[in-house]
Amino acid sequence: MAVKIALAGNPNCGKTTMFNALTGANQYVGNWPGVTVEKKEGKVKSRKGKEEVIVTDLPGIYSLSPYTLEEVVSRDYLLNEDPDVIIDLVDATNIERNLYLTTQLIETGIPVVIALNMSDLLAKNNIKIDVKRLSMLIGCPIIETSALKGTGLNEVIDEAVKVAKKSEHKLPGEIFEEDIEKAVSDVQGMLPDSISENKKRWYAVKLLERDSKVKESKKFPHAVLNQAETEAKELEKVHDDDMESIITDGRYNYIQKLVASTVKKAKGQLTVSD
Ligand code: BGO
Repeated sequence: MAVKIALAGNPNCGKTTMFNALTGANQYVGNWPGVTVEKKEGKVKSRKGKEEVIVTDLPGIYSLSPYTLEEVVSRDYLLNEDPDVIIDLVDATNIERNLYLTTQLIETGIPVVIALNMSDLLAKNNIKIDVKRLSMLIGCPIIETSALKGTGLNEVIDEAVKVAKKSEHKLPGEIFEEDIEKAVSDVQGMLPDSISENKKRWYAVKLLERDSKVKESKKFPHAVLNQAETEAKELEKVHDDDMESIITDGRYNYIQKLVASTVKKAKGQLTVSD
């Protein structure tokens, strides 16, 4: 059976360049169901003697929140169509911003392989990334690529296929402060078994965020919804902020720590965003 890969990433991270380099003329362009957002799919070329690989190009997005058509299309696809693996294109020259989406992609429970794209620009921009350490900390493989120069593309597909074929996958790990993680874990523990284990963290976080599209997407038991609301109110009181901002800040705090210990910019300083 063909391996199904979803290609995800921020706008301008090089997704179109990579999709074209991977699929060449083997592309089919249509629309996502019910909306006028373009959907591109294609067969990966140069796989002679190897398994068939179908890549679905998701719209360029910054987040999996429910506020734009592109975000909704992307998350509906990831949650309902069960691709085997996500290749997450991260612009290596803008890593902090790009990893915000990465934390959410990992949370979907679908295995993620990061393509650290624009890696050809790192030396020129005096940026050094400890890829091995970043991969270990974030919990998924990272392959350095340049979609423009065509480097790392076969490697990223081979890694994605390898990950897709594994019979067991790691569940998404904890990234928030202790009190938020406790709330996530409480809600997660009450979710029905009709939600697969790998997706429970995604649903727990979204219920805490009061994501109305997610709330309406399934018949959640009242007890779960009540628990999520009680925990959300408590966290809002303690953090003096609304739940969505608490989660957003939590993601950025986590990313800042990751970047501080793995990305080095000019003049030997460990830095986050300068
Ligand atoms: C222009 N390395 C480098 N150096 N550039 C890359 C790479 C890479 O790995 N990958 C992509 N680019 P899209 P989205 C451009 O178009 O694929 C470049 O939105 C220009 N155009 O060539 O479109 C790519 O699909 C004039 O650059 O991204 C493109 O994700 C001057 O990144 C841009 C300079 O790639 C966005 C660049 C008229």
